[in-house]
Amino acid sequence: MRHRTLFFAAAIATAGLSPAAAQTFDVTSTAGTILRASAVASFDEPWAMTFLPDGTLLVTTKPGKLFHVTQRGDQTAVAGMWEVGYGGQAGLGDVVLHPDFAANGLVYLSNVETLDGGRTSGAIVTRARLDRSGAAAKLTDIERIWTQQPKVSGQGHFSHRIAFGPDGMLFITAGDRQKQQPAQDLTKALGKVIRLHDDGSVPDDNPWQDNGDLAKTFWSMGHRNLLGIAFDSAGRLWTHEMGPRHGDELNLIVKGRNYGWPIVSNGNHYSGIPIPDHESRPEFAAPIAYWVPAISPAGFVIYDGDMFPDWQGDGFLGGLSSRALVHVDMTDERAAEIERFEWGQRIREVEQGPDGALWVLEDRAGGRLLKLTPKN
Ligand SMILES: [Ca+2]
Ligand SMILES: [Ca+2]
Repeated sequence: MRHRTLFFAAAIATAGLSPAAAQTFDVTSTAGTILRASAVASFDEPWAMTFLPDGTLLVTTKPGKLFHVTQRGDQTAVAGMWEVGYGGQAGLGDVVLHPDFAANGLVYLSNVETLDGGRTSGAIVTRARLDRSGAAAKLTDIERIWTQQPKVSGQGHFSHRIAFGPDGMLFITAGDRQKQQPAQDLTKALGKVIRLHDDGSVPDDNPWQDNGDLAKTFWSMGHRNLLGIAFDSAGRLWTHEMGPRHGDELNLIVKGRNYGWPIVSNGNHYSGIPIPDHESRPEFAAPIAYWVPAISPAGFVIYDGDMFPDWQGDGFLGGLSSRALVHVDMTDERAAEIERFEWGQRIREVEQGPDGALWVLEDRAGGRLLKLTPKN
């Protein structure tokens, strides 16, 4: 047990966490709901997390590390990670499990890769096997299964969030890379939701079959920067995306629909130049909910746990500029914010733990992994 104790001590040192009480605090929502927040660990720019079947977690950090973390905060770096393009919004991104992870051990990771001496970049998705047979976990059978095309300049709007659908298909959000117009271009995987088989091969029932090979990977188009993707219990796909100057959106994603960016938005350009609202162009799918002013959503879970039974079916969005965890009532195909929890930190990621607790990652160097439970 000495080994384990050392890891725990190291984790606490890394976290800068003092003994329990100081790292537990209450947070009261705008509607008066009180949650108890417990800091479990901290990381250098944490970005995403997912729970393994045994209740431990995988946590990514934007600079490019993958950690295996226990619920009490022990953390060990997973070996086998590759170099990632890092800077601006670029870095290591999402981590999700294959639907049959318990049998096959497959994990999916997204990251930015940089080419041409840093002049161009784009997102990629890699599949690997998580091998926990040794003292520390490692990745094996590493295989790239998706590359965002084309690579373009800049360090923003990669999106690269990942989710598996109830049909076992792999969905990837591909941001507009701050180039805007390519979101309407079926020859570029920018501003799209991508749908693939679990090995990266292209299904033959995607909606755009007559616009070239790249378009055959698309499920929906007209998106901006989608940092949240989740399926509800009825199997509907939801994403959120950041608007430009305000107008963040929560969208119900339907096969083959166009969500309007940059032709319509309920926000405006940063320059102040107005963009026509969604209602002016009904041919584009309008958001189910939108935010003016912006919340800058990042991370998304649709809750189905037992710890908060009243919240089953509801959405929880992390907020960057809003420094909030945003609680959205979702009923059938409607959605509306009902409260937000704020403690002064940008929220990058939200997950539901195996016991139904909500877990969040703060967005900063030293960002904390927090477990949120009912006050009593
Ligand atoms: Ca996650
Ligand atoms: Ca839109």
